[in-house]
Amino acid sequence: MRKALVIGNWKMNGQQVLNKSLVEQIKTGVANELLGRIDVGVCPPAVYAQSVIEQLSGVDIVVGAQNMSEHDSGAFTGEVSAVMLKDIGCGLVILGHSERRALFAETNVAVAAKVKAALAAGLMPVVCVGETLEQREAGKAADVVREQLDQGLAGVDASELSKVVIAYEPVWAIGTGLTASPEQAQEIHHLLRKALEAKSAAVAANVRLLYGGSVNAANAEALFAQPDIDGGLIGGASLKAEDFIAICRAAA
Ligand code: G2H
Repeated sequence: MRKALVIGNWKMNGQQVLNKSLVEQIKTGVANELLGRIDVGVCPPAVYAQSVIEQLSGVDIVVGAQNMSEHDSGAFTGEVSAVMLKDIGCGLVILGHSERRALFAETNVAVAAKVKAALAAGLMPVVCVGETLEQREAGKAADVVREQLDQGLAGVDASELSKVVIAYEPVWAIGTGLTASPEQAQEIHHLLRKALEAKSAAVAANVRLLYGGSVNAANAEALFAQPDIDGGLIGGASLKAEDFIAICRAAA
């Protein structure tokens, strides 16, 4: 039985005072009632990760990053490494988000290098895949996500696979208010699980597959009810404590 996982991706939003209040509300909202039944994570901008970690001290909510370098250290101005994230207490990292791919030219090859660096440092990589509207309309959604999965996990062996989370985020549903229907999302999630079976059937059955793309308090339950959807990667709605808590409740 896979334990549901809900992760908030704050993107480049928030400041100290706002973060404190958001985290306090999430902490209270999910603490006793939900933690234990589901796993919860929040990914603030990297500069705020440490203060969020301190605020969540003793609470079983994982703090993560939204990106990282594939390198551990060195002359890479402006970058943050997996080792550093682990050092301050991060537990996960989002990799290959479509905004990284589209705005920062991140390739599947770069994603694969980051996945390996994250695993080596002991972080849980949350690897994002998803097709654009153009690709979906051309009937290429399945091929695109399968290629992103295969190439993004290149070199990751079956023993490491269980530490990886995959997030299916159709690009056309991100921040647009459009959501894949539960059936559309399930179709791709099923395909992803089948593709993972090629690496290891036993492990594939335990890998958590999250859906992301305009998940909100109203649509979460129907999405999470699908057999291969194990939770969500939540953008906009994770900035409103009430909505994020409602989404966590829908996953429990
Ligand atoms: C997809 C998602 C979070 P939103 O990017 O990763 O954002 O829920 O705002 O569509």
